[in-house]
Amino acid sequence: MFIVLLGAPGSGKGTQGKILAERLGLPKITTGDLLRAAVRDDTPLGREAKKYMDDGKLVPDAVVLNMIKAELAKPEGQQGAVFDGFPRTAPQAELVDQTLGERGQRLNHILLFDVPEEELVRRLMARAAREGRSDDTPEAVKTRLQVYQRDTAPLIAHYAQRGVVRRVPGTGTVEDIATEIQRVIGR
Ligand code: B4P
Repeated sequence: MFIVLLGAPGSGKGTQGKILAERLGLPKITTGDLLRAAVRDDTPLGREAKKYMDDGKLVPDAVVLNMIKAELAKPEGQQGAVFDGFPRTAPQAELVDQTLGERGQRLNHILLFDVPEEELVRRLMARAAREGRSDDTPEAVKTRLQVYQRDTAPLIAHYAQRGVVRRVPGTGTVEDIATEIQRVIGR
């Protein structure tokens, strides 16, 4: 089973992805974590990515597509996985569709997290106070919300045509949302 977590920054993708992957026994591929690790390790990819991430912009597809390709090729994710934080653009969606298609597989569920914007901002500001992530500043958060609407939200229509989009109310307790996700995907 292949599941994509889609939603604005702060909508709970990382939080719910971790729980869901554990409950289903599936690996979770998280592009945000991979990029943050590359930044921490000061690799060429990380140095390039950091220029965009700190401003709240997407890392360009020219930089990210190869990373995603390499992740999809790993043996542990061949029979199913939770994709957290990607696809985020049309070319990324195309890469995922093509790679799974070549293996006779497809995306089974796109979980779309519905959270009002003021709640997103509140969560990210709370995380900024707690963890000090370099892209949780008010300016970067504003950019991330705009970039989500412009580049990522159009993917909803792309997947809705295939009937795989499942809306999940993203407000409430973490456990209630996790339970609702399991209900929605029938597991
Ligand atoms: P991500 O790491 O994906 O960051 P995000 O969208 O903010 O989501 P995240 O998973 O961290 O937060 P969550 O909603 O779980 O991306 C960061 C950057 O990396 C991007 O801006 C971009 O530059 C780059 N990037 C990543 N993937 C890319 C790609 N494919 N292409 C190009 N660039 C890419 O949670 C947020 C907070 O809410 C947490 O503190 C959590 O504790 C809290 N929360 C969660 N659920 C809650 C609930 N029910 N109630 C209250 N609080 C809750």
